[in-house]
Amino acid sequence: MQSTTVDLNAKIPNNVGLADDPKLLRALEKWLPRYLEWWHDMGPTDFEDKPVFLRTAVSVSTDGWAHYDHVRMPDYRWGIFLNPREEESEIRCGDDAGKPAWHEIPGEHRNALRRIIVTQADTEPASVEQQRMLGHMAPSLYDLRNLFQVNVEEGRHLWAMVYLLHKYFGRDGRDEADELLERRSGDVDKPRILGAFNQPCDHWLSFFAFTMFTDRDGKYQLAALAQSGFDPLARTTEFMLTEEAHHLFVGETGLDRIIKRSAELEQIDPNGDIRNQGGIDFDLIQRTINYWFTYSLDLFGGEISSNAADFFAAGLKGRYREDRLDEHRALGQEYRLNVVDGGKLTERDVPLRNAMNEVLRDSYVKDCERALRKWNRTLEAAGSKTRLTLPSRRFHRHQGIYTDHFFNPEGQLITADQWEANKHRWVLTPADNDYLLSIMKPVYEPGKFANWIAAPTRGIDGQPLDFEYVKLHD
Ligand code: BYC
Ligand code: FE
Ligand code: FE
Repeated sequence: MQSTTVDLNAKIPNNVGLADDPKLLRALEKWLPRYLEWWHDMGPTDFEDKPVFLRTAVSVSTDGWAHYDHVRMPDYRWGIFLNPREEESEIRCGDDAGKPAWHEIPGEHRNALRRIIVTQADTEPASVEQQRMLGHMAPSLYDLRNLFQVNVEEGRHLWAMVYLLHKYFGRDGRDEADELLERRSGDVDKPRILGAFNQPCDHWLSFFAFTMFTDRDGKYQLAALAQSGFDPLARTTEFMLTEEAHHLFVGETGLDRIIKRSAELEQIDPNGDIRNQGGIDFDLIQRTINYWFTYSLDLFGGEISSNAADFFAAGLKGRYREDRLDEHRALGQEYRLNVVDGGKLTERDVPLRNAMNEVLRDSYVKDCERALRKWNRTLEAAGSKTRLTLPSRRFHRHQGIYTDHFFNPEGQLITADQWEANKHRWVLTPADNDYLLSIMKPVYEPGKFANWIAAPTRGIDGQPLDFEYVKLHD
């Protein structure tokens, strides 16, 4: 089972020995056509017959795990891969830290694990649904290919979670796997589970912000689950993280390229008017950052959470890089939080275990701050005086202890009226979306890029920028 050999010729490529488990294989082969039907209905529109230069996971060894070639998306080889582990795995945190990890579901944690896995699984198809129209306004073939790469890998992440549901949760797991194909992003009757995954992602500015901020929540959640005492979950999520790095690259560099181009257009225009040059002005970029950063903060859950304490105590979910910390119990320690009390912001200490969502959010925010510093260096190098910022983590929240209050981007308490009067300056508006849709016309000529974005510094897998990343005519 601890195999690095991947059965690539199987109907479902895998390194989990599916061929030796006929019952599981049958269940997954029954799910496969339903998945393909979902992909056809809810995946990227209209590009199904076009060969895309995609990377496919073919191995779990760190060198050369991926293979690049032109493939049509419905023919993509969605597989099931677990990272191998050399040492005998241990529970890494909580009350049982140091004891052997579980290779089967411990009965007392069955419900919690099922909930964690279903929540993680649900985000993967949701993001594909949110992005399904974006191919029609891609700024280049390079970007179009990156969009589809992200989409097929989110599809594979769904496979990764569905494997766990089918293998370890019996009948309930199969039912959950079916329901994952029935919920729909933004649907009033059967929405996706988490807030950010029901928000529209109408254009490429939101796509880049989504892959920057929302996929980055994915990175931290997966990293926390990679510390899980349920060994198959830890090893599945570890492999997902290797793919995730590219999604974050797409988001971070995509925004950087827009920022760079906007700074150029600011210099070109006699009045420094970026929109006058058909570009994306910095206020609009800031509103987009504010919007997706805060919806992504919500994905970490409440600041004070007994669920989070239970997950940690049970060893189901660790902190970011828990294995590198000195201490894994988090007992007898407190975490200081800003809370609203009697209409004022004050501080309160809560037991550290109850603040585990906030601890993970801290790691995430730090990483986002790093990206902001990078973008601001781009602005400086391009001669722009503008600087972009991250809003306070209290601003524009829909989950947790700040939900029922209003804050400005600096994190100060404001009134509902002040919020109403200013929100159009702070978060994406319908007018912003209209403007962005008006400038986002597709550019499908190899090597050409839309006016509102700079070219990347290099191509994919050593290919030149004018490579035919998606073959639209053949
Ligand atoms: N929206 O104790 P609380 C990714 C619910 S992204 C709606 O505060 P807890 C990806 C919560 O379910 C990573 N509801 O938080 C990215 C609970 O409901 P119940 C996804 C929310 O329990 C891009 C209640 O509020 N992975 O991979 O600690 C593209 C109170 O809960 C939200 C995971 O999420 C929200 N934002 O939950 C593709 C990892 N937040 O039980 C993919 C698995 C909380 O009272 N999930 N609620 O009905 C978890 O570990 C946890 O469930 C949470 C936090 C992180 C969501
Ligand atoms: Fe994913
Ligand atoms: Fe992702």
